[in-house]
Amino acid sequence: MITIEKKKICIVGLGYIGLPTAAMFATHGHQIVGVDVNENVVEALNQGKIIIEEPYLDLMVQAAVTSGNLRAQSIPEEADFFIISVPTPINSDKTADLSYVRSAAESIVPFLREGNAVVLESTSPPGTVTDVLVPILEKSGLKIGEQLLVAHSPERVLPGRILIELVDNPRIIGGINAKSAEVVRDLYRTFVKGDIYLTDTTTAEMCKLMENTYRDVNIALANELAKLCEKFGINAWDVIKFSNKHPRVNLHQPGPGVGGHCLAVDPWFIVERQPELANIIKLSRITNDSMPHHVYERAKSILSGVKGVKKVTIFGITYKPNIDDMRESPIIELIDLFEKDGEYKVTAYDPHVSNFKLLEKDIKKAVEGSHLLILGVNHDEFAKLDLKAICKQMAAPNLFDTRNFFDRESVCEAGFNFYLLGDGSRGK
Ligand code: SAJ
Repeated sequence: MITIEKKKICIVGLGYIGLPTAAMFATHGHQIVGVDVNENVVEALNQGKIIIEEPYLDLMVQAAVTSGNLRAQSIPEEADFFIISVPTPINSDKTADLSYVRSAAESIVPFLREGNAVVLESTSPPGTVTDVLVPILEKSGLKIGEQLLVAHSPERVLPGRILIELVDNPRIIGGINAKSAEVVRDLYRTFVKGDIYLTDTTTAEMCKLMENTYRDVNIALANELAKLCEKFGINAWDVIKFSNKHPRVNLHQPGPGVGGHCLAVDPWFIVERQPELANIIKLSRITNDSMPHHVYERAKSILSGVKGVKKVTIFGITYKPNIDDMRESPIIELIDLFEKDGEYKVTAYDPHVSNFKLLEKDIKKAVEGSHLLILGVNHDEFAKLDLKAICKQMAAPNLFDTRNFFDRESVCEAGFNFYLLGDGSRGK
């Protein structure tokens, strides 16, 4: 049997990343003190409960708390390791708001002792560890890299699969020096089964940002292709399907825009630091941000013949399929565009969402008298829709698919006029 050396870890920030990480370390034998400014989070955790949604996290937290290895409080205390996993939201000028990182770092300074290590998990602009974190930690009087080790260990997990991906994904750990990287790697090794690669802190920061930027840029290319194909009178989805038969091509999927708190945010952290150089990255963000407006313009032209107020029904309003997360959802922006216009009445239907101002729980009522049904997000549930019955409820039989989810033939058979994002062929 392998025995692990039990460490005391203080984890500051018990959100989507900090809490699963805390539970993971605790169930692997370490002693964890979770710290959060939100009293509800602290109170819930001490009762073995959680206030976020993630498969199996509740069970793991309950087990960790019951074992005595996990407890929460509102201020840090002395420990061997300190992990900072607080949000790094985006400001309205598209720069990173590092105020949570700063205050978390300040809050641990009084508790730092020789031999400790501090790990930043939060996604941050390149240079944050060296230029923002280290100067704060120096206030402890400890010599950075010798008496106090510092590293960046960015999370890379996909919401909905956090507990699996925390364990299985490869990890990149950037140290302020080699010793910092190695000591922090040994800690994460307790539960990480994926490979762990060591580097410097700024490289690790840039890796995390580039992973999401890579995806964002590729989606922008697909979205530009969709707009081009609409003009060329061809179908972008066919172009993607056939082009991807090439062994070295992987065109992504166009859509109504890019949502979530990662792809729509992280590329800006690079642009912020080098606005003159990060041209492709910036243009991709702008391209993806233009998609809700593009969908709105197409909807307007589909409905140009309808007089008076037009009812638009939107199926799926989350930022991606089969989740309840609406953060940065492009569909919410699309809804805002319709609402500002004044000529449209919007109703939303989404089996994953329970709280939204325009939500209609009854599918029949949602489509009743509607002039256009827009598929915003391709939740699995929508594969089983009775399209014929839906079509009968509508005032005008228009269906606009922004995800290439429906089969044109069955939609037309059900009585709809079918419109597809990226398709200018009009069914040819
Ligand atoms: N999307 C498209 N076309 C595509 C793929 C996605 O329009 O071809 C859209 C989706 O509809 C969605 C958005 O992109 O609105 C983002 O979805 P996603 O599944 O690509 O990513 P996230 O934001 O849920 O999670 C990402 C992941 N990063 C990568 O896959 C590179 C995850 O591993 C990261 O941990 C996470 O960001 C994060 O926290 O950074």
